[in-house]
Amino acid sequence: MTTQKIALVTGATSGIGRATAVSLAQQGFKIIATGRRTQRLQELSQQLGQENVYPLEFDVRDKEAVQTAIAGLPPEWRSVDVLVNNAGNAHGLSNIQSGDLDDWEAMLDINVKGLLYVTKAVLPIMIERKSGHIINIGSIAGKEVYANGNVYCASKFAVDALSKAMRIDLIHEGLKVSEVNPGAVETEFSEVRFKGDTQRAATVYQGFEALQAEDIADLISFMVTRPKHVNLAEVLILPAAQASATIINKQ
Ligand code: NDP
Ligand code: 8X3
Repeated sequence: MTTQKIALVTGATSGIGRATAVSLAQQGFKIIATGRRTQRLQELSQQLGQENVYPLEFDVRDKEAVQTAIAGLPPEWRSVDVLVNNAGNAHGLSNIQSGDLDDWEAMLDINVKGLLYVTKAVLPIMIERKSGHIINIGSIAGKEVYANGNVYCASKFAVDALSKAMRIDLIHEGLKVSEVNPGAVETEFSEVRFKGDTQRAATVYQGFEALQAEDIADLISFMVTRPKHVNLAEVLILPAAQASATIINKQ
C-alpha cells in the first residue's frame, strides 16, 4: 500500500482544480483527478506522471456515475485523505426576471447537488478511517449578493452553509472541513459564464491584477499540510485590488 496521501480534486481539467492537482502533486500527494473532459485528464496524468494520477471521468450531476466511479476506485487509490470540492461554474449573468431556467438548474445541480453527491460518495471512506480533510470551494459570491448574480450567489451561499454544516456534523468523526472563498480568479470561469464569449470574458479581468488559479492552489496546499490539530476553517482570498464582490480598483 502507498504511504503517499491521496487527494481527490473535482474539476481538475481547468483553472483552480487543475492548478490544485499540480500543486498537491508537488507536495507529494497522489491525485484522483476528475472532470468531464477526458483528454485534459489524460494530459494532466502525462504531465504529473501516470503513477501519480488516477483520472476519473464523470459529470457531478449524475449521482449514479459519481457513486459508481468512487466506489470503483482500486484499493491502492481508495484511501482518500483530501477531497477538494471544486467543480463548478456560473452560467449566465442576468436579473432574476430574465434568467434562464436551464442556467439556474445547471448552477444548482453542479455547484450544490454535485458537491453533495461527491461528498456523500467519499465520506464513508474518510469516516471508516476517522481521518480526512474536505475543502469546499465557495466564493465571495457566497458571502455577498451582487446585481445579476442571483442564482450563482445562491449556489455559493449554499456551499457556505453546507461547509459550516459539514464541519459541525463531521467533527465527531475526526474530519476537518474547510472553505475557500476566492474573489476574481482568471480562469475559464467567465468564458463559461458568458457561454464562450471570450472577448466579454476577458473584460472581467482587465485593468487590475486578478488572482491566478495557482494562488488558490498555493492556499489549498498550505491548508492541507497544516499540523493535524490545525484547521483553517474559512478563508476569503481576494486580489489586492478587490475590496468586495463589486468594488475593484480598475486602472
Ligand atoms: P473553470 O471553468 O476554469 O473550471 C471549472 C471546472 O469545473 C472544470 O474543471 C470543469 O470540468 C468542472 N466542471 C464544471 N461542470 C462540471 C460537471 N457538470 N461535472 C464535472 N465537472 C464539472 O473555473 P474555475 O477554476 O474558476 O472554477 C472552479 C471553482 O471555483 C468553481 O466552483 C467556481 O465557482 C469557483 N470560483 C471561481 C472564481 C473565479 O473567479 N474564477 C471565484 C470564486 C470561486 P469539465 O468541464 O471538464 O467537466
Ligand atoms: C466567482 C467570483 O465575483 O464572479 O465566484 O462571483 S464572482
